[in-house]
Amino acid sequence: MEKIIEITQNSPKKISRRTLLGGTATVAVAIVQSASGKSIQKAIVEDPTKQVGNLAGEIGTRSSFVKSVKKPSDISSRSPLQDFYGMITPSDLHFERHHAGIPAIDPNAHELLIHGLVEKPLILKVADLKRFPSVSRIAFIECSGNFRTGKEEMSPQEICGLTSQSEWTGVKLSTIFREVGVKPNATWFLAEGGDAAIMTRSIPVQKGWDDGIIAYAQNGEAIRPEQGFPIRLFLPGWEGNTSVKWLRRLELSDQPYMTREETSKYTEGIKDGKIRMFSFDIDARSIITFPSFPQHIEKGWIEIRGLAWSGRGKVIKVEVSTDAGKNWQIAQLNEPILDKAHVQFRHLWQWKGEETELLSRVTDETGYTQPTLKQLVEARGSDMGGYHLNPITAWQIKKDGKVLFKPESFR
Ligand SMILES: Nc1nc2c(c(=O)[nH]1)N[C@H]1C(S)=C(S)[C@@H](COP(=O)(O)O)O[C@H]1N2
Ligand SMILES: [Mo]
Repeated sequence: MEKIIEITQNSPKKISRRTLLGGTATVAVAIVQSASGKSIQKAIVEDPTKQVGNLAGEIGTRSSFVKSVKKPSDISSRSPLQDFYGMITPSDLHFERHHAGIPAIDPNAHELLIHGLVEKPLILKVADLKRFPSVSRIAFIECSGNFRTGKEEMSPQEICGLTSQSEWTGVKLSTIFREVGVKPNATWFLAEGGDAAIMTRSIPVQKGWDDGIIAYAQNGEAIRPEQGFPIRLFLPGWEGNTSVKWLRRLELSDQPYMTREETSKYTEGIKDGKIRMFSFDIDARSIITFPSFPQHIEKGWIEIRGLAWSGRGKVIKVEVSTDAGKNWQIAQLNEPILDKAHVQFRHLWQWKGEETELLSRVTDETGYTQPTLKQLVEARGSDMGGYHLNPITAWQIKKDGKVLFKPESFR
């Protein structure tokens, strides 16, 4: 129980920034004594039924009570997976990874050149692309470098926040391939971005015929600058760096181009000193997002929730263990279960206050099951580097309801 010990009416000087976050409806501050005897400040929100609220605006805003943010470093920022509901990542919380910053591009001036082994080389403006039949698809993008470990105080955002899901709209690459007349001997194409990195990757032509998209929209609006405005390549299920943003050139060829991003980078060690290249597919992965650090739980029934995905197709099964991996139960999957998409899973669990560990593991339609970090090291060797790591994530539940990551080292 809390006891109000003092109320300060309309006294803006005493209202801290924190209490002001309640917005204009904050009219007073109360000093409250909590059960533990501690004095805390609380905003009192005026009865919202007694005054007309803010008028309709030009653009929606997030409630000032909601604090979800990306965590930027110099080169990337991460999606707060632990804050999400459902399967779509809000566009402004989509993770970002830029090799040389976000270019400012005038969509009216931007051009896409398609040339090389084609019958009819073409330059397409963004408006030209929008005249072709459109397609929309919900799928994730995940960076191949999406794994961090090292300490117990790590959230899903810090461990693997380089994955996000949107509805992408654009034109199928196969439509454009038909338009330019891709020659039968074309087996690869180069995708080039118009940023300061001039990021380039070689892609097998077959992926273009299968399900590649040149996207100009994300979640119903124009693609955001951070995601590649005005157009990006989108290759469902493949490592994020192949989805070249700010796309300006496609060149068809009969061999890969061996660019910097596929030789010195984005390759990974396998056993016997060998290196693997062109490892495009994103391996199946799952993570429990509730409960997770920095959340706390209370005794009673808890719906364990999380996300599972595979770059090779559909998720067919997610299993959850509430006893540190001794026993596994099948989790419920929330519809829709889409191909190469984040899927929500949930599992009801009664916590009686014991110390334990919570784990999840996914199986996809190819029959592949998410491995432990130990299994990954066994399969690929300890020189495997930091790409394509998708280990089972364990959360430690402490007696007081604290939730901590269980970090494991792999080097
Ligand atoms: N032109 C260009 N495309 C790019 C990049 C870049 O730096 N430049 N980064 C790549 C990487 S490494 C990833 S993981 C994804 C990230 O996409 P996002 O920033 O929309 O989440 O874009 C890829 N496409
Ligand atoms: Mo990436």
